[in-house]
Amino acid sequence: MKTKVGVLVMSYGTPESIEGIEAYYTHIRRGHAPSPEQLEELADRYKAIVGGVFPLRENTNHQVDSLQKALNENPRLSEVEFVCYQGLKHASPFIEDGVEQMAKDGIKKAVGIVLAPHYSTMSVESYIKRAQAKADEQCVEFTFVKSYHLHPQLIEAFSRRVNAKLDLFKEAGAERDDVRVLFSAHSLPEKILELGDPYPEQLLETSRAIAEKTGVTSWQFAWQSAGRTSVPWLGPDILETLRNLSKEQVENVLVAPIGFVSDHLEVLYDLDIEAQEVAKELDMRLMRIDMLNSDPLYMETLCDSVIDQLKQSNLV
Ligand code: FEC
Repeated sequence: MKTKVGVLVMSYGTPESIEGIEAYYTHIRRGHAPSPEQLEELADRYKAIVGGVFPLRENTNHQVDSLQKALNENPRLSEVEFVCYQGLKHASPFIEDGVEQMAKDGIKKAVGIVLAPHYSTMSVESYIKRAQAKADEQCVEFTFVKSYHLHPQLIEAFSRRVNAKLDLFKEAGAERDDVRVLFSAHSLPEKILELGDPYPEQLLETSRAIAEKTGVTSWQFAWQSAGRTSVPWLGPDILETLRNLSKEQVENVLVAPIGFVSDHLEVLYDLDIEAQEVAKELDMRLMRIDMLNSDPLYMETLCDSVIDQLKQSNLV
């Protein structure tokens, strides 16, 4: 009989409906309800995005199903039956629900992975801490993948997307070297720098690896989606970067949001609506690479990372 191993697939989470936005936002704000104005502003952003109101939910469901299939078809650990559980940071099923369900199903050993390639104390580590606390309570032995930002298949998947859009620029009359590639990721409060957080460096490593693979020489990095709080966030912000590029006479920009893996609000609103509006105002041609969603190369990345982690930790 095969040994059962649980895989906790963790992701940010999204509301289930427009009515659910308040509870979701309150959870993100650590229990502090948003003001009516803040709530309305967020609801308006969800209503404005193309591709369904909450595409992240469907995308995450699909990613989790695809990963389970890929893991069970992978010959590297054929003696194991992998069972994937979803654990969301800010929505149901929460991280703790996923761990509890594993314990109910009799799972004794598990591995956790976040659907975000780069490690930060404020992002990936916070998922891990919550999962570990629940696992200790439920007596499930856990190990965690912390990052996979340089996995060759991840770099290949992003590179193919960059090349595909550079070809579209060419069709529109702009040579590859005339296009500035702007790698981006979710900003975090600047205080992470004092803690020596590897997040900014890992993002630059991914950017460099993609630039090298695609032969792109004209690139830079910008932060996006900074929170609406009074503390300083990592910059330069992507909108300010677009304005500066326009001053440098850059007319063609390709955004590659490498800190994200799915179509969701931060991409479909912050880039496809907000950044596009700024580009239009600047008379700039702005395109974005397609998101990975359930790309088989991304599934291979996750699959390999999970199996490597299990082997390294001697859990199987
Ligand atoms: O499509 C959706 O419904 C959800 C899109 C979504 C993703 C996402 C990913 C990350 N966030 C990260 C950090 C922060 C920090 C704060 C923060 C706030 C928000 C708000 C919304 C939101 N985030 Fe998010 N994030 C998404 C959505 N995020 C909505 C609240 C309103 C706003 O500020 O826009 C500030 C609050 C706090 O201190 O927690 C910090 C990071 C990621 C990428 C890694 C990951 O996926 O975990 C980092 C997707």
